[in-house]
Amino acid sequence: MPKSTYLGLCASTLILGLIAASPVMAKSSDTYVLDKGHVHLEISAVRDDIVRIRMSEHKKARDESFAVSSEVRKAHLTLHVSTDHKLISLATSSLIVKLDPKTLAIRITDMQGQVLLADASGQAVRFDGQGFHMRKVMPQNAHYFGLGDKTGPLDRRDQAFSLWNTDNFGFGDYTDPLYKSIPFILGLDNTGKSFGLFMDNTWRSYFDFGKSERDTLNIGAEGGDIDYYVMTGKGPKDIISAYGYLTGHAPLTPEWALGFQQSHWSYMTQGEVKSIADTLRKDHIPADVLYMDIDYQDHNKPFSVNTQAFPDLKALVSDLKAQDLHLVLITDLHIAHAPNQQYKPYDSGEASDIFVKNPDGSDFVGKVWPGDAVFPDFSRKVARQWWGQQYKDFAKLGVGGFWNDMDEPSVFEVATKTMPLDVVHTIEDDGFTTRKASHAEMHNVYGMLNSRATYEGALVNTPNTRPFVLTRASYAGGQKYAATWTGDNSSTYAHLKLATYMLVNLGLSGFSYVGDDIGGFAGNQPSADLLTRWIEIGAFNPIFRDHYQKDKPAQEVWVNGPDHEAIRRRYIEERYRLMPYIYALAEENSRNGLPLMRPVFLSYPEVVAKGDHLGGTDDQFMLGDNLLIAPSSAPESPQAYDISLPSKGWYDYWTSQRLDEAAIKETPRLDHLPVFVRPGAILAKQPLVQSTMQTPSGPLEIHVYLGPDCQGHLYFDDGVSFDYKKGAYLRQNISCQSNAALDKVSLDFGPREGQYHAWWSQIRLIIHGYRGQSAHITQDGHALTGQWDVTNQTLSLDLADLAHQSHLEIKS
Ligand code: MIG
Repeated sequence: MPKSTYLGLCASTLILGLIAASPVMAKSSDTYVLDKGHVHLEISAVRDDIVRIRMSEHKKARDESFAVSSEVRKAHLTLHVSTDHKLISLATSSLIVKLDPKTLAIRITDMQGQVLLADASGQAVRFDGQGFHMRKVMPQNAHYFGLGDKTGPLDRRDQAFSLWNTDNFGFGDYTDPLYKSIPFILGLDNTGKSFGLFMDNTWRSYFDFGKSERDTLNIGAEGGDIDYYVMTGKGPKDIISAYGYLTGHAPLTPEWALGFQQSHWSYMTQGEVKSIADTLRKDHIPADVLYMDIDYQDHNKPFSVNTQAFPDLKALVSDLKAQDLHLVLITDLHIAHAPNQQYKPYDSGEASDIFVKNPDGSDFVGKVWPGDAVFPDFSRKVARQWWGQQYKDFAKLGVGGFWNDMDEPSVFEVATKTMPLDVVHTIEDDGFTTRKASHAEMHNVYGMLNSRATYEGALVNTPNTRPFVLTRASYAGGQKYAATWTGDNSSTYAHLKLATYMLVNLGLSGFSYVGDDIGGFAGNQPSADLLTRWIEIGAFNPIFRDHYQKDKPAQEVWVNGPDHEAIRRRYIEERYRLMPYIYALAEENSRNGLPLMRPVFLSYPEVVAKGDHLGGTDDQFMLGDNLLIAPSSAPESPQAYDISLPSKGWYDYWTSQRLDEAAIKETPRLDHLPVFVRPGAILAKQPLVQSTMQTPSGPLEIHVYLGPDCQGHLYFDDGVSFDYKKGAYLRQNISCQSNAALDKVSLDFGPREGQYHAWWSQIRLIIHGYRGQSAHITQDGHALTGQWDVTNQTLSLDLADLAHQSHLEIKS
């Protein structure tokens, strides 16, 4: 047995004795510190399941982060230190860090000694004067996910990526880098073992998953110190929650942002925006949001309005509001360099001196949409506050949300597409030593800080309204401020398929509110079939926005004639019916960080053991734990394809049929996207509305799909304000049990929590999969009658709202 003790003076002495050449000291009782040669190493545990490893050369590194708050970064646990032959073990009660003090090689294991992440043999860490390189072992049975919106397959294995926020218009199937830098990966092997690795480094960095070196994960950055967290847990969900603990959760979205959104670069006039709204309503296409892209502005100057084309923005906002639509305005960060032209954003920004600088102290000027432009220094609190104030007028008009584009930042007419690396930013923020920082260090966080300024500004301008911000660029933790989309994709089947991989990986990287441009942004006009299929899949994505570029034929829902429009409408309508389920997922996400859109393996890690390509589920995704969406892996092909469900007994969402087999052959049909429901799911649905701003009329539907682990819950609130934080919400758990023959069911409605008033007075309970010959139903002992639909094997009952605990029984 290794001798063990808590780290303190005693442990230090012990270790000191062991490796006399390496002076050791305990900086505090809970951080293990070691200096060896030029290298300074610190190991701490921020939580039982999360260790933090920091290494730097020559000096003790600054403890600062744009992603992890100082509160969370603190070492919260005492490491249990022991020595075992030549290794030092630092343990929490969930994991052990084994350090070889001679080589500084690190191996992290679980309590059973199974390796989660280990340094590769040979030189595992190398500093090169500026940055560093690390090498870790990649077991052959492991798969890797995360890194945000990267192209390529879902599994990152055998790929290599750079993290450097880049405006990549019309990116290809493998283009890299793209708009966001999220240095977090989830590793999962075919025994179900998983770990997370978050490297908190904002410099240009890379992750190479065995591409340049077989079975070796190479990670490095051009600057900064080594600062990474490794997390463990029972399965991938635990890893994602641990990452959420580190970098924060997305705040609950306004519900309208989960509705259908229509956008275009650009609707050119007020009349055109109005006519899009009118067509949506006339054609009964449910929708919540219209966007205005850069052309509403005067000469592309942010925070200006072209009053020729948009003579009365105020009237437009209120017209749209009357149609239950929210308006989202683009507001790019590049402020026109327009001195002496009565352009207030420039004048006031210049007066407060908040733009980023050239090394000689002058404002950096780069060309973007307005021509010469200057760039707010979002790492300064004053600049963020100033930025927030720019929105005041729009906020007064009731503009619903704001769109931050180009914030990589994108700069035109230069090969690098961005600012020179020596442009000077200033960091003035809580938890930071005030200091200057080069663009090389700040580039990857610039977009996140832009969206943070927008979000925080909205909270100031409209304090009891949940902000909606959409950003293109971001960094780890950016989910706290904004939703995001995958940028300038193209109208191809390959990009329709790619969208699933990108959105799923973004969700695993903390960004739960994610979407792609439905129909494709760039390229040729999507074929009618492609747009239809894209809308079908998009209806089950978290953010659902049809958007397309300039000089492309129209791409709204109705453009390919009534037959296509009817199919598309049906899918959009289904999303609105499912809104209570989707919104409840959003609320859950605000508490646990689990994404709305998930890979199948998040709920069923065992699929990775089913051979290559994640058991064939790469192209499938789940919406929450209950719906599995299964598009073809060859979306343009008429060939039948195989769908493999996690188990027998799943339900076809559309027909309600209980499936005896887990393996299904699907013959593609244009009007059909296969969707399946977990046996044991309880889903809330509502009568059709044309906008989330409308109150549904009719009963709340509660669909029970008989099966094991049968449960669900209701969550409702006003969808727009923060009153839910003061108790104005409604929450209720529902559970059910059935026997193996599925002819005996009991259902329990828990107590209702919160003060939000239900919009329904009736509940329609629909039981799927009931196999009784007849149905004798009682509610709290009183007999009820239901309707038994033999073909669909559903039993429905209409009940007065169940605002209190209630017990139902159904038997033959
Ligand atoms: O240089 O604002 O990704 O969604 O329509 C192009 C115009 C700038 C890029 C965004 C796209 C948007 C477009 N923008």
